[in-house]
Amino acid sequence: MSGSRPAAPLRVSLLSPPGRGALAVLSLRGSDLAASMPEFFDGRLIPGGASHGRLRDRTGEILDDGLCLGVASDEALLTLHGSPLIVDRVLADLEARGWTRDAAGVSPLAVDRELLLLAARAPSARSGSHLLAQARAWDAFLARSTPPTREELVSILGRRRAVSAFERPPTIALLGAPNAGKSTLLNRLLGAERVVTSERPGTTRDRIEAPGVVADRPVRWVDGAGIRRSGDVLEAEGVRRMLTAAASADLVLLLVPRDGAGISLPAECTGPVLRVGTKADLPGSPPEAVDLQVSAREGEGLAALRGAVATALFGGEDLPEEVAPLTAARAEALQGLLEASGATPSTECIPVSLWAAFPPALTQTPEGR
Ligand SMILES: Nc1nc2c(ncn2[C@@H]2O[C@H](COP(=O)(O)OP(=O)(O)OP(=O)(O)O)[C@@H](O)[C@H]2O)c(=O)[nH]1
Ligand SMILES: [Mg+2]
Repeated sequence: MSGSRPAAPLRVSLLSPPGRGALAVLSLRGSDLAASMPEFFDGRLIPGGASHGRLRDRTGEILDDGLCLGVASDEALLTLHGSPLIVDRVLADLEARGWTRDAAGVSPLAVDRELLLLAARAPSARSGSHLLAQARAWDAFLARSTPPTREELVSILGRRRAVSAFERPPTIALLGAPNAGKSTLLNRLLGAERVVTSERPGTTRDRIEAPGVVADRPVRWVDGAGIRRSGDVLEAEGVRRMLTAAASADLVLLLVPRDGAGISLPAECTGPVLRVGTKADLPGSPPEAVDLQVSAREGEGLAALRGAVATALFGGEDLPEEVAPLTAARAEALQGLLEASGATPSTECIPVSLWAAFPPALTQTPEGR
């Protein structure tokens, strides 16, 4: 902290929890921020946008790769790798440059930490910008002197499905017989050779989870053993694990190959299912009763598949422009407000007394609301 020194124009604080993590997030603020950043970061500060760059210390040594999310022209979030060693060096370097370091987790930003952390971990530049816009929209929403109507609250709550993936990425299980083309499809969807594939049935045995992106939202793809009865103890265990994963998945893709048999949907899979015909590039007629067909080899049908997955998971809605409950805590708080105002007609504003007490511990607005 700065003690008796006059407040420094540049301030930094660690937003993510201290200690080891995959990512660390720093909040940077100051009227001179845009001019000062090039001294230690070769990306750019783009208000409302994201920029990748390298961080250097005062001697010019590269400390890390980072992603800078511009909250405004004088506010940014910097995402680094989460090793405490790197974070400490970056913070020490900024302090040596004259920056003031605020206590961990404390950000004088007028938006809350929870949304900023989601923004910093967004799976694409578009969703990062979108989450920053959400943070600002929430700030404006909470600062309203006129309370919202019940109708407005209902419509905000209706956007929960479109954004809940940011808090908990939904899982999508690729299910089918051995050789159905599960792993080839996973690799194609990820744009990387993540999983071994082969013409030998029973290639994949272990459960494989891979983070992906659908309609700018994070998802987790799950691949694993092809479903069949097997006397091989290891394969049977793989099948058991894959069935458990599929039973709890948010969506099952049931793969039916053109050159082999399909499987019937296991009884434990009671959630949404898309029936996908695979290997559509092979000659012959498509399997019956499939929702759509893809060729992972040729890339055919993949955009339609992504669209169908987005519809199944998010109701096909794009990221909403208006305030949306990005976390369960936020949705619960809004629901509580709606319930507390139960007797109010839907088009009338909820009582000011209730609005004044909202939200219960959702934000960190230092100057209050
Ligand atoms: N022609 C064609 N072949 C494909 C396609 N997708 C997969 N294959 C082939 O089908 C075979 C099996 O593919 P995998 O992706 O390993 O199948 P899997 O369902 O993961 O199989 P297991 O791991 O054994 O359960 C491989 O020889 C692939 O090259 C496709 O779209 N077109
Ligand atoms: Mg496989």
